[in-house]
Amino acid sequence: MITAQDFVAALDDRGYTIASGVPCSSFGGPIALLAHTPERYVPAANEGNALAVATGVALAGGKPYVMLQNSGLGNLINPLTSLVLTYQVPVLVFVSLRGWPDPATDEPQHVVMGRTTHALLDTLGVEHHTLTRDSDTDGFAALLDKAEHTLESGQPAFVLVERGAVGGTTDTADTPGRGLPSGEVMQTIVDATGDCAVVATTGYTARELFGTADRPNHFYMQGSMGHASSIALGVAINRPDRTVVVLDGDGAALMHLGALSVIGDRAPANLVHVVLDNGRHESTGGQRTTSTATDFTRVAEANSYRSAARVESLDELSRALQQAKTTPGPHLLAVATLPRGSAVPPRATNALSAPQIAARFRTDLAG
Ligand SMILES: Cc1ncc(C[n+]2csc(CCOP(=O)(O)OP(=O)(O)O)c2C)c(N)n1
Repeated sequence: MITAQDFVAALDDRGYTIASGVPCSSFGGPIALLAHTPERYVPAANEGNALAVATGVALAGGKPYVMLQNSGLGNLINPLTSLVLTYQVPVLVFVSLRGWPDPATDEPQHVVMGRTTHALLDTLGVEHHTLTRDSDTDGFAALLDKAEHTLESGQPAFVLVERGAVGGTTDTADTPGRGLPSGEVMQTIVDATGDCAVVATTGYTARELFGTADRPNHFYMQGSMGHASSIALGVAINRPDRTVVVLDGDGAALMHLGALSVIGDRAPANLVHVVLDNGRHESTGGQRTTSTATDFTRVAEANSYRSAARVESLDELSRALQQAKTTPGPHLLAVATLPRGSAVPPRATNALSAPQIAARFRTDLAG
């Protein structure tokens, strides 16, 4: 393992100026260190966004690098193939390896990417090297030498990072958040949505919903970050008689913000979009999102949602949910929440398989 400090210092020494990315806990250490100099790290909405920002930096004479989890590789493949490879822009990309080397030791949503990440990059003709858990700083330097050789030829270079290959840090530039306690928010939502179909976004939100109450009308989405509201839209279209509530995160909503336009355009009367905004990617270690720059209620209004409101208390949340269920939507409720701290319940897939979650939900919707 190399330390987070060694990781950042090695890249600093080689003249890398700006990093961008979407967090994985594997890069929690480096991103936390970069947070001390915010102008040097661009927290991207999605991985393609990060690669495009890095491409712009490279075009403007800077030396960028990108950090992402392999679950986000799909988001990056379009700008990788049509931009970076086509225009021959040298960008250094670090990809953490979930579901690798043994997919069975990771969560189910990482299995396919874990076993195909190397092969996918091979198919695309992209050079890649792997930083393993037993690599030290010399090994990292040798690997960067090889990557830089590729970059000099105008090609991107990928470094695949095994879990545990880069250390974390307790040194963060984080500031305390403001909002409602997330456990109480989730209890309020559970109390109000027993008769609804509920779709919960990936990470801690789905875990917290599962931990608060496990019901067949819950779809715990693990993976497919940013797509919970689109799943909910599909459900709402097909079951107009049922209220569909989607529990989104700020990072997840920002990842595919265009989904709000699609919802506004289709305007399902039975859709309630709840954005739990803690200002962080808490599930991957609390790295900041750009949600302070975004007012979700105004975004929803601008995208033709029927109503949008910020909720400031648990009572207000309870009332707003009841009202949303009985008046035509789509509605958006933005709830500022506090980071959960350490008490996060286990994943639904510890108790149920992913196909079981889907089958139960399907049966509930058919009822
Ligand atoms: C495409 C993709 N990129 C990155 C990840 C890793 N990841 C899992 S949860 C998460 C953070 C989600 O943040 P947010 O929606 O704000 O919810 P919070 O974790 O704060 O509850 C990230 C980045 C992922 N699962 N998928």
